Amino acid sequence: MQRKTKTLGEFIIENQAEFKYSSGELSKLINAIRLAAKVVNHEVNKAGLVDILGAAGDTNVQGENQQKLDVLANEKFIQTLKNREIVCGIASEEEDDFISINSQDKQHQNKYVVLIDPLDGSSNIDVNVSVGTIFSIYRRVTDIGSPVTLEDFLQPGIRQVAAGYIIYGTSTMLVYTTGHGVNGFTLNPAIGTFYLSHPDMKFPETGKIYSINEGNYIHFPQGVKDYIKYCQMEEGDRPYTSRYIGSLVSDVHRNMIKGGIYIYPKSSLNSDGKLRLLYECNPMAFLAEQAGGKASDGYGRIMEIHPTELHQRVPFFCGSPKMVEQAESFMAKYA
Ligand code: P6P
Repeated sequence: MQRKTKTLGEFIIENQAEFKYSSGELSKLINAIRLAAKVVNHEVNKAGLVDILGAAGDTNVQGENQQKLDVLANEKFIQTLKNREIVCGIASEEEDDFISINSQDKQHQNKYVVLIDPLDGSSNIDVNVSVGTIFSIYRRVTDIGSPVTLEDFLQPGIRQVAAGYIIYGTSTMLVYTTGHGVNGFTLNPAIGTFYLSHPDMKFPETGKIYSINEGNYIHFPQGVKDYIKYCQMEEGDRPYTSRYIGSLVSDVHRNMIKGGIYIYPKSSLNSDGKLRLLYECNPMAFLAEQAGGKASDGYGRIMEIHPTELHQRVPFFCGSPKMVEQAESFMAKYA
Protein backbone atom coordinates (compact mmCIF):
# COMPACT_ATOMS: atom_id res chain seq x y z
CA MET A 1 0.00 0.00 0.00
CA GLN A 2 1.76 3.15 -1.21
CA ARG A 3 1.99 5.79 1.57
CA LYS A 4 0.02 8.91 0.53
CA THR A 5 2.41 11.86 0.38
CA LYS A 6 0.97 14.88 2.12
CA THR A 7 0.23 18.00 0.10
CA LEU A 8 1.23 21.46 1.30
CA GLY A 9 -2.42 22.29 1.89
CA GLU A 10 -2.97 19.22 4.06
CA PHE A 11 0.25 19.97 5.98
CA ILE A 12 -0.81 23.55 6.71
CA ILE A 13 -4.23 22.46 7.99
CA GLU A 14 -2.68 19.73 10.17
CA ASN A 15 -0.18 22.21 11.67
CA GLN A 16 -2.41 25.28 11.88
CA ALA A 17 -2.51 24.94 15.66
CA GLU A 18 1.27 25.45 15.80
CA PHE A 19 0.93 28.92 14.28
CA LYS A 20 0.63 30.94 17.47
CA TYR A 21 -1.85 33.45 16.10
CA SER A 22 -5.42 33.13 14.96
CA SER A 23 -6.46 30.19 12.85
CA GLY A 24 -6.54 30.36 9.09
CA GLU A 25 -4.13 33.26 8.74
CA LEU A 26 -1.05 31.09 8.22
CA SER A 27 -2.97 29.17 5.58
CA LYS A 28 -3.85 32.37 3.74
CA LEU A 29 -0.26 33.66 3.98
CA ILE A 30 1.38 30.48 2.76
CA ASN A 31 -1.32 29.89 0.14
CA ALA A 32 -0.70 33.37 -1.28
CA ILE A 33 3.00 32.59 -1.51
CA ARG A 34 2.25 29.17 -2.98
CA LEU A 35 0.15 30.68 -5.77
CA ALA A 36 2.71 33.36 -6.61
CA ALA A 37 5.47 30.73 -6.56
CA LYS A 38 3.65 28.69 -9.20
CA VAL A 39 3.17 31.74 -11.42
CA VAL A 40 6.80 32.82 -11.10
CA ASN A 41 7.97 29.24 -11.62
CA HIS A 42 6.09 29.17 -14.91
CA GLU A 43 7.78 32.39 -16.04
CA VAL A 44 11.25 31.34 -14.87
CA ASN A 45 10.97 27.98 -16.60
CA LYS A 46 10.21 29.54 -19.97
CA ALA A 47 12.69 32.41 -19.57
CA GLY A 48 15.08 30.92 -22.07
CA LEU A 49 12.32 30.76 -24.65
CA VAL A 50 11.03 34.29 -24.22
CA ASP A 51 13.68 35.82 -26.46
CA ILE A 52 12.92 33.26 -29.14
CA LEU A 53 9.15 33.50 -28.75
CA GLY A 54 9.16 37.23 -28.30
CA ALA A 55 11.31 37.85 -31.39
CA ALA A 56 9.16 40.83 -32.36
CA GLY A 57 10.95 43.66 -30.53
CA ASP A 58 10.16 44.05 -26.86
CA THR A 59 6.92 42.08 -26.82
CA ASN A 60 6.55 38.33 -26.30
CA VAL A 61 4.44 35.92 -28.31
CA GLN A 62 1.35 36.81 -26.24
CA GLY A 63 1.87 40.44 -27.17
CA GLU A 64 2.66 41.27 -23.54
CA ASN A 65 5.44 43.70 -22.75
CA GLN A 66 8.45 41.64 -21.83
CA GLN A 67 9.43 42.40 -18.27
CA LYS A 68 12.63 41.64 -16.45
CA LEU A 69 11.82 38.53 -14.43
CA ASP A 70 12.65 40.07 -11.09
CA VAL A 71 10.26 42.95 -11.78
CA LEU A 72 7.62 40.45 -12.88
CA ALA A 73 8.20 38.27 -9.80
CA ASN A 74 7.93 41.35 -7.60
CA GLU A 75 4.59 42.32 -9.13
CA LYS A 76 3.20 38.78 -8.87
CA PHE A 77 4.06 38.37 -5.18
CA ILE A 78 2.81 41.84 -4.24
CA GLN A 79 -0.47 41.40 -6.13
CA THR A 80 -1.11 37.92 -4.71
CA LEU A 81 -0.40 39.03 -1.15
CA LYS A 82 -2.57 42.13 -1.55
CA ASN A 83 -5.52 40.04 -2.73
CA ARG A 84 -5.52 37.78 0.33
CA GLU A 85 -6.62 40.44 2.83
CA ILE A 86 -4.28 39.52 5.69
CA VAL A 87 -1.20 41.56 4.87
CA CYS A 88 -1.09 45.24 5.86
CA GLY A 89 2.36 46.00 4.45
CA ILE A 90 5.03 44.67 2.10
CA ALA A 91 8.72 45.52 1.73
CA SER A 92 10.63 44.25 -1.27
CA GLU A 93 14.17 44.40 -2.62
CA GLU A 94 12.57 45.79 -5.80
CA GLU A 95 10.78 48.65 -3.99
CA ASP A 96 12.61 51.67 -2.54
CA ASP A 97 10.02 52.10 0.24
CA PHE A 98 7.55 49.78 1.93
CA ILE A 99 4.01 49.42 0.55
CA SER A 100 1.07 50.09 2.89
CA ILE A 101 -1.96 47.98 2.00
CA ASN A 102 -5.40 49.38 2.80
CA SER A 103 -7.80 46.48 2.92
CA GLN A 104 -10.92 47.47 1.05
CA ASP A 105 -13.62 46.80 3.61
CA LYS A 106 -11.53 46.54 6.81
CA GLN A 107 -9.34 49.62 6.98
CA HIS A 108 -5.89 48.29 7.91
CA GLN A 109 -7.31 45.41 10.01
CA ASN A 110 -4.69 43.01 8.61
CA LYS A 111 -1.98 41.96 11.07
CA TYR A 112 1.04 40.78 9.06
CA VAL A 113 3.87 42.40 7.16
CA VAL A 114 5.86 40.48 4.55
CA LEU A 115 9.41 41.27 3.46
CA ILE A 116 10.53 39.67 0.24
CA ASP A 117 13.36 39.21 -2.21
CA PRO A 118 11.19 38.26 -5.18
CA LEU A 119 13.91 36.73 -7.33
CA ASP A 120 17.29 36.41 -5.67
CA GLY A 121 20.16 35.65 -8.02
CA SER A 122 18.13 36.70 -11.07
CA SER A 123 21.31 37.38 -13.05
CA ASN A 124 21.71 33.57 -13.12
CA ILE A 125 18.58 33.14 -15.22
CA ASP A 126 20.40 34.04 -18.44
CA VAL A 127 22.77 31.13 -17.84
CA ASN A 128 20.09 28.67 -16.68
CA VAL A 129 21.28 28.49 -13.08
CA SER A 130 18.76 28.08 -10.25
CA VAL A 131 17.36 31.18 -8.53
CA GLY A 132 15.08 31.73 -5.56
CA THR A 133 12.43 33.79 -3.80
CA ILE A 134 12.96 34.58 -0.10
CA PHE A 135 10.21 35.74 2.28
CA SER A 136 10.01 36.84 5.90
CA ILE A 137 6.78 37.39 7.86
CA TYR A 138 6.21 39.46 11.02
CA ARG A 139 3.18 40.47 13.01
CA ARG A 140 2.86 44.28 12.94
CA VAL A 141 3.87 46.14 16.11
CA THR A 142 1.86 49.33 15.52
CA ASP A 143 -1.87 49.52 16.29
CA ILE A 144 -4.11 47.37 14.10
CA GLY A 145 -6.31 49.67 12.05
CA SER A 146 -3.62 52.32 11.54
CA PRO A 147 -1.41 52.51 8.45
CA VAL A 148 1.83 50.51 8.82
CA THR A 149 4.98 52.41 9.64
CA LEU A 150 8.69 51.69 9.13
CA GLU A 151 8.73 50.37 12.71
CA ASP A 152 6.61 47.40 11.59
CA PHE A 153 9.40 46.37 9.21
CA LEU A 154 12.50 47.18 11.28
CA GLN A 155 12.03 44.24 13.67
CA PRO A 156 14.86 41.91 14.73
CA GLY A 157 14.82 38.46 13.12
CA ILE A 158 13.87 36.79 16.41
CA ARG A 159 10.40 38.36 15.95
CA GLN A 160 9.67 36.53 12.67
CA VAL A 161 6.49 34.39 12.76
CA ALA A 162 7.34 32.58 9.52
CA ALA A 163 10.03 32.56 6.82
CA GLY A 164 10.94 30.53 3.80
CA TYR A 165 12.21 30.33 0.26
CA ILE A 166 11.19 28.95 -3.10
CA ILE A 167 14.05 27.47 -5.12
CA TYR A 168 13.49 27.32 -8.90
CA GLY A 169 15.98 24.58 -9.64
CA THR A 170 15.97 21.13 -11.24
CA SER A 171 12.70 20.98 -9.36
CA THR A 172 10.76 23.77 -7.71
CA MET A 173 10.62 23.59 -3.92
CA LEU A 174 8.96 25.63 -1.20
CA VAL A 175 10.85 25.40 2.12
CA TYR A 176 9.45 27.21 5.14
CA THR A 177 9.22 27.39 8.93
CA THR A 178 6.76 28.85 11.42
CA GLY A 179 9.14 28.20 14.31
CA HIS A 180 8.44 24.48 14.58
CA GLY A 181 11.14 23.05 12.34
CA VAL A 182 11.73 23.29 8.60
CA ASN A 183 9.78 21.38 5.94
CA GLY A 184 10.35 21.19 2.20
CA PHE A 185 7.68 20.73 -0.44
CA THR A 186 8.34 19.83 -4.08
CA LEU A 187 6.07 21.03 -6.88
CA ASN A 188 4.55 18.49 -9.20
CA PRO A 189 4.27 20.80 -12.24
CA ALA A 190 1.92 18.44 -14.02
CA ILE A 191 -0.84 19.13 -11.50
CA GLY A 192 0.46 22.29 -9.80
CA THR A 193 0.55 20.71 -6.34
CA PHE A 194 3.36 20.95 -3.76
CA TYR A 195 4.06 17.65 -1.93
CA LEU A 196 5.93 17.17 1.36
CA SER A 197 9.23 15.78 0.06
CA HIS A 198 11.70 16.91 2.78
CA PRO A 199 10.06 16.64 6.22
CA ASP A 200 11.90 18.09 9.24
CA MET A 201 15.01 19.31 7.37
CA LYS A 202 18.14 19.49 9.50
CA PHE A 203 21.63 20.94 8.95
CA PRO A 204 24.30 18.26 9.57
CA GLU A 205 26.29 19.38 12.64
CA THR A 206 29.35 19.80 10.42
CA GLY A 207 30.23 19.36 6.77
CA LYS A 208 32.91 19.55 4.10
CA ILE A 209 31.58 22.28 1.80
CA TYR A 210 32.44 25.96 2.02
CA SER A 211 30.65 28.49 -0.20
CA ILE A 212 32.25 31.91 -0.73
CA ASN A 213 33.25 34.02 -3.73
CA GLU A 214 37.03 33.53 -3.49
CA GLY A 215 37.48 35.99 -6.34
CA ASN A 216 37.22 38.66 -3.65
CA TYR A 217 39.88 37.00 -1.46
CA ILE A 218 42.31 39.91 -1.36
CA HIS A 219 39.48 42.20 -0.14
CA PHE A 220 38.36 39.93 2.73
CA PRO A 221 39.04 40.54 6.44
CA GLN A 222 42.05 38.58 7.73
CA GLY A 223 39.78 36.26 9.76
CA VAL A 224 37.98 35.18 6.57
CA LYS A 225 41.28 34.71 4.73
CA ASP A 226 42.53 32.53 7.60
CA TYR A 227 39.31 30.47 7.58
CA ILE A 228 39.56 29.87 3.81
CA LYS A 229 43.15 28.64 4.26
CA TYR A 230 41.94 26.44 7.14
CA CYS A 231 39.33 24.87 4.79
CA GLN A 232 42.02 24.20 2.18
CA MET A 233 44.57 22.71 4.60
CA GLU A 234 45.45 18.97 4.39
CA GLU A 235 44.52 17.99 7.94
CA GLY A 236 41.89 15.77 9.59
CA ASP A 237 38.70 15.85 7.48
CA ARG A 238 40.11 18.67 5.33
CA PRO A 239 40.59 19.97 2.68
CA TYR A 240 36.92 20.85 2.24
CA THR A 241 35.24 21.23 -1.14
CA SER A 242 34.51 24.70 -2.52
CA ARG A 243 31.00 25.01 -3.98
CA TYR A 244 29.61 28.45 -4.90
CA ILE A 245 26.62 28.75 -7.23
CA GLY A 246 26.20 32.53 -6.85
CA SER A 247 22.61 32.01 -5.73
CA LEU A 248 22.10 32.32 -1.97
CA VAL A 249 19.03 30.08 -1.82
CA SER A 250 20.73 27.32 -3.87
CA ASP A 251 23.97 27.39 -1.87
CA VAL A 252 22.22 27.37 1.51
CA HIS A 253 19.70 24.72 0.38
CA ARG A 254 22.51 22.37 -0.75
CA ASN A 255 24.49 22.98 2.43
CA MET A 256 21.42 22.27 4.57
CA ILE A 257 21.08 18.87 2.92
CA LYS A 258 24.79 17.95 2.65
CA GLY A 259 26.38 20.02 5.41
CA GLY A 260 28.40 23.16 4.79
CA ILE A 261 28.86 26.88 5.35
CA TYR A 262 27.94 29.88 3.19
CA ILE A 263 29.83 33.11 3.75
CA TYR A 264 29.30 36.56 2.28
CA PRO A 265 31.59 38.71 4.46
CA LYS A 266 32.22 42.40 4.57
CA SER A 267 35.22 43.44 2.50
CA SER A 268 37.09 46.48 1.30
CA LEU A 269 34.59 46.43 -1.62
CA ASN A 270 31.44 46.10 0.53
CA SER A 271 31.97 47.50 4.03
CA ASP A 272 28.78 45.77 5.32
CA GLY A 273 28.81 42.82 2.94
CA LYS A 274 26.32 42.48 0.07
CA LEU A 275 23.31 40.61 1.45
CA ARG A 276 20.29 42.42 2.86
CA LEU A 277 19.41 41.84 6.50
CA LEU A 278 15.63 42.04 6.35
CA TYR A 279 14.65 39.93 3.34
CA GLU A 280 17.70 37.73 2.76
CA CYS A 281 19.69 37.14 5.95
CA ASN A 282 16.94 37.12 8.60
CA PRO A 283 14.66 34.63 6.81
CA MET A 284 17.59 32.36 5.90
CA ALA A 285 18.82 32.67 9.50
CA PHE A 286 15.39 31.69 10.90
CA LEU A 287 15.36 28.62 8.65
CA ALA A 288 18.99 27.76 9.49
CA GLU A 289 18.40 27.93 13.24
CA GLN A 290 15.15 25.98 12.99
CA ALA A 291 17.12 23.32 11.10
CA GLY A 292 19.75 23.16 13.86
CA GLY A 293 22.23 25.40 12.03
CA LYS A 294 23.66 28.83 12.87
CA ALA A 295 23.58 32.24 11.21
CA SER A 296 26.00 34.96 12.24
CA ASP A 297 27.54 38.21 11.04
CA GLY A 298 30.90 36.70 11.96
CA TYR A 299 30.63 37.76 15.59
CA GLY A 300 27.02 37.46 16.76
CA ARG A 301 23.59 36.05 15.95
CA ILE A 302 22.04 37.57 12.81
CA MET A 303 18.53 37.41 14.26
CA GLU A 304 19.47 39.62 17.22
CA ILE A 305 20.59 42.55 15.03
CA HIS A 306 18.26 45.52 15.46
CA PRO A 307 17.59 46.85 11.94
CA THR A 308 18.03 50.57 11.27
CA GLU A 309 17.26 50.72 7.54
CA LEU A 310 14.94 48.80 5.21
CA HIS A 311 17.69 47.78 2.78
CA GLN A 312 20.62 47.54 5.15
CA ARG A 313 23.34 45.02 4.40
CA VAL A 314 25.15 42.73 6.86
CA PRO A 315 27.96 40.18 6.64
CA PHE A 316 26.49 36.65 6.55
CA PHE A 317 27.90 33.31 7.81
CA CYS A 318 25.29 30.55 7.66
CA GLY A 319 25.32 26.77 7.87
CA SER A 320 26.35 23.75 9.92
CA PRO A 321 26.81 24.93 13.52
CA LYS A 322 30.33 23.57 14.01
CA MET A 323 31.51 25.22 10.78
CA VAL A 324 30.00 28.61 11.65
CA GLU A 325 31.57 28.42 15.12
CA GLN A 326 34.95 27.58 13.55
CA ALA A 327 34.70 30.57 11.18
CA GLU A 328 33.68 32.83 14.11
CA SER A 329 36.76 31.69 16.03
CA PHE A 330 38.97 33.02 13.22
CA MET A 331 37.03 36.29 13.11
CA ALA A 332 37.36 36.69 16.88
CA LYS A 333 41.16 36.78 16.59
CA TYR A 334 40.93 40.12 14.82
CA ALA A 335 37.76 41.55 16.40
P1 P6P B 1 28.64 37.70 -5.87
C1 P6P B 1 22.73 37.19 -5.83
O1 P6P B 1 22.93 38.46 -6.43
C2 P6P B 1 23.18 37.30 -4.38
O2 P6P B 1 22.40 38.23 -3.72
C3 P6P B 1 23.11 35.93 -3.71
O3 P6P B 1 22.05 35.16 -4.16
C4 P6P B 1 24.46 35.33 -4.06
O4 P6P B 1 24.91 34.38 -3.10
C5 P6P B 1 25.38 36.56 -4.09
O5 P6P B 1 24.56 37.68 -4.35
C6 P6P B 1 26.42 36.45 -5.18
O6 P6P B 1 27.22 37.63 -5.12
O7 P6P B 1 29.21 39.03 -5.47
O8 P6P B 1 29.48 36.54 -5.34
O9 P6P B 1 28.34 37.55 -7.35
